Amino acid sequence: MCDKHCQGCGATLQTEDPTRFGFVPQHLLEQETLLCQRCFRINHYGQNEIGAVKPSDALESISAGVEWATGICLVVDLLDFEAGLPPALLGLMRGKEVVLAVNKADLIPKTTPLRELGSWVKSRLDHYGVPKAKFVLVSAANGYGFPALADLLLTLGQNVLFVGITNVGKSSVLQRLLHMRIGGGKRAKIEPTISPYPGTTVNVSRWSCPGGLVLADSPGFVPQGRISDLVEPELAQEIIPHKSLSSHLYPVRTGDVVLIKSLAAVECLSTSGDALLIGFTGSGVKWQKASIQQMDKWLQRGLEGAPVRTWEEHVVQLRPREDLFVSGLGWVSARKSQLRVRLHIPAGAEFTVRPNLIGPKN
Ligand SMILES: Nc1nc2c(ncn2[C@@H]2O[C@H](COP(=O)(O)OP(=O)(O)OP(=O)(O)O)[C@@H](O)[C@H]2O)c(=O)[nH]1
Ligand SMILES: [Mg+2]
Repeated sequence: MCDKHCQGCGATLQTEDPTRFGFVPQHLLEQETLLCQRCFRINHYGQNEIGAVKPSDALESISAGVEWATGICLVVDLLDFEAGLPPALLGLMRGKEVVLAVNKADLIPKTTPLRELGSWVKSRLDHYGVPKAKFVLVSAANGYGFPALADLLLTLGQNVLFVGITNVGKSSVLQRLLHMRIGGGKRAKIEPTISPYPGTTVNVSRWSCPGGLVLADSPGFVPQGRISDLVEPELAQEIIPHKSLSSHLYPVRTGDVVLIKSLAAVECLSTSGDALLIGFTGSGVKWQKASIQQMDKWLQRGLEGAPVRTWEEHVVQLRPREDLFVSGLGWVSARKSQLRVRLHIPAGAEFTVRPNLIGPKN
């Protein structure tokens, strides 16, 4: 162990064990800015052999980072919004000035103008008890909203920490800011490490910017009940939307089932007329309309690739233009008529009913 840190993921550097975080070969240790072997392999080969940081270690680093910070940029994934505001994480930040960066706005279909989503985000923040939070919709992928985000961050004092649950794009948001005037523009080759696997950033990693401003990355907080955390990393890769969101439209009547293969089922118990369900998930997720018999067989086969082998059932009332959102998976949105549905999800997965995110609002 030494007192140097990997600039990409924040891990303390060490030269003894390549299977642990922060490994660098001895002969590289004298360089001024260093990247650990894991970050090097993530960047060059897309491989993350060591896996994710432990949730308890991540929590310890976040707490220390929050203490250091004069202000916090809470990064939330717009497509997994409700998972991004766990009370335990919000509690950690109490008393600090917070700005929300609602990221991955590029994944919203063009038919839903982003300017319409401001009031949706506001109403969700009211619902979750953070009514006064300043927020901005952004996309680290295409730069949308970044000038406004940079202006807001300048109100947070000199030490700004990026916080959020795993995989929401904290390191990506920071990386883009470092290339802007606020971050000092073009810099040396080493950047915050980004990967599609949750749990990439290991410890707080600080970046000095013009005017004494320090922007710092932090490891992701691991929330409860996100389906993408309950399955193997390969399946999680297919579930998490990367480049686009896929949608599936199903006319449904009583007795119809919509299957989200291996992951969830929505069984229509009754409708008040001709109803439509529109499903939204990452494009790697397979959807299918089915009968109750098919669903029963499928539920008995269990969850491929999932450590959880048991299902839970919940009866839910959905009004037109409401989404039934399943954390870490996606949502079905009701149209035309009211529905009573039975939702089958892996035990431990969380769900909620909310006003629709995509499409015309009430
Ligand atoms: N489509 C899209 N993908 C994004 C965006 N921002 C980040 N991503 C992707 O989301 C994944 C996670 O990004 P990271 O920046 O590593 O996320 P993080 O929050 O730092 O993750 P941890 O360090 O694991 O907590 C990567 O595959 C990114 O390319 C965005 O604005 N749009
Ligand atoms: Mg990160």
